Amino acid sequence: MSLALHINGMDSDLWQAHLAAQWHDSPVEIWPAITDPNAVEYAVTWRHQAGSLGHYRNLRAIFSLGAGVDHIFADPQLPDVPVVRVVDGDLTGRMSEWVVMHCLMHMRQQRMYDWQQSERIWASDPLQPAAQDVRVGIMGLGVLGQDAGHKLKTIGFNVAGWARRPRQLSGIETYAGAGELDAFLARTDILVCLLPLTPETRGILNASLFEKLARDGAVPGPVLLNAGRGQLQVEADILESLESGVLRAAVLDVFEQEPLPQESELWHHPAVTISPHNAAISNPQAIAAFIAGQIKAFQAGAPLTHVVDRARQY
Ligand code: NDP
Ligand code: OXD
Repeated sequence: MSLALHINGMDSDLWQAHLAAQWHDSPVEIWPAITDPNAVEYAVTWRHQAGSLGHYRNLRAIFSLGAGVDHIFADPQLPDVPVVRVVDGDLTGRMSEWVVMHCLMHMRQQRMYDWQQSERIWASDPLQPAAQDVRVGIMGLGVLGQDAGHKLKTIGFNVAGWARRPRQLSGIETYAGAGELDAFLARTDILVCLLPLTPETRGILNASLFEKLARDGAVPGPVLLNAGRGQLQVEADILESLESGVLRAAVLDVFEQEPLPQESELWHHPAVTISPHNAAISNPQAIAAFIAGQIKAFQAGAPLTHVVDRARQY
């Protein structure tokens, strides 16, 4: 048995070291330097080259190095074996920190006070809503959306969420499916997107959606936070909506093209806050232990967990 690493955009050597620390007898090799393709039973991937997993005739499972698996389903020649994604408390906690931080930053208008500081202006805006008066709406109520929602709720925010299927969550108002999207948007001041990228969600963050957000809230205008995937958003629409006032601000961790091209107007727009796709980075030690634990249990006869539904692609 061996593990093949197919990793682009992350440090393969680092991941090899962390994964190899979990096995003493089985090789952990970095593609394309695979000694014996027939010995490869598991592939660990991040943005792998399309078609490159097709050489392993004894492949038993594909592991994503992240929670998202859109990079795996982008391969039209994907082998028909289970695809496993990361579900890890360390990663989940990091995402909730990012969401809570930016909701607070916008509720408390910290970006404006940063600017005032740079100009040495001493002025307090009388508009200072309490968290309970700010309506946060989370698109995606999976592992990440639920955790962020509960943490926002603890601070006092008025939280609702939207998912594909109906569900009940304590303290969080829920909406489901295309039929309830407009009602969800109409009660949302700060929109947080934690959706996966699938054929159904691609481009969902667009001008017509932004126009449906609440404009009667306690914050000065709708704010968009996206840490799902860049292809969920139409960046031209974000810029246009910021210019026209349909959106007040946007906080983006993910982009249509990554790294964000130097010439993108998003870089210097005063109402845009950018982070380099690290809202919840994968901690190699925690993720390597997660993958190793799964493989060891599977080898011993237990089923894999967090296997992605191929039809839904998340
Ligand atoms: P989950 O699979 O646990 O949750 C996905 C949620 O999205 C579910 O609630 C699901 O609905 C909902 N959803 C999916 N498709 C639709 C749709 N068409 N309409 C409405 N709701 C939909 O994923 P996670 O919470 O673990 O992760 C979410 C995403 O976050 C990842 O796929 C990844 O892209 C991104 N991510 C980004 C990171 C970063 O650093 N920027 C780090 C980690 C992840 P239902 O519950 O009904 O199935
Ligand atoms: C992930 C990511 O999907 O980091 O985990 O984007």
